Amino acid sequence: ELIIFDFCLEPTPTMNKLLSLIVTVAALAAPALSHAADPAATAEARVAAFKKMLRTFEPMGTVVRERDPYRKDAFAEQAKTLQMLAREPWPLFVPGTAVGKSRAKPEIWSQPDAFKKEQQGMIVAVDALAASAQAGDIKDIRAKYATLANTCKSCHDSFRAPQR
Ligand code: ASC
Repeated sequence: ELIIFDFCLEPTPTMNKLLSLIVTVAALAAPALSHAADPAATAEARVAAFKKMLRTFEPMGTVVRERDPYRKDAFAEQAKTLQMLAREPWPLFVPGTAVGKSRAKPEIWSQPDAFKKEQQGMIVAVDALAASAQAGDIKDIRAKYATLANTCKSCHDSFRAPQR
């Protein structure tokens, strides 16, 4: 007992390291665990992340199609926002979350390499659009926007189920 008390009052550097490791691992694991524990909330968050992305992507499309004037700085800012938003849905494809409004096909989880390739293609395309928007050549922007839209379609063709 004395030994135990001694141990409690005088944490050694090794114990402190161990404790901080445990806290770190728990903090990192918590979001993944909560998604696993609540598939409906995860699916909802994922659908919302795609919708948020569209709320930037669509007005950019209006400019690209010349329905709205092209303004370099505003467009570059939207592209930057899109770059950030484009990274949000992917960690939310947690196994067991094809529920509710989700149109996620089982192939997302049975063909993870092919699904990962689609994600990477999309990220490359959104980064290229942002770089182009920074440069400000509308003809190039138009091409990069089309390439990005094609990555949406490509992934949907393989991995998104028809509307239910
Ligand atoms: C969009 C949207 C998609 C893609 C795709 C492009 O605006 O919602 O899924 O572009 O239609 O082919």
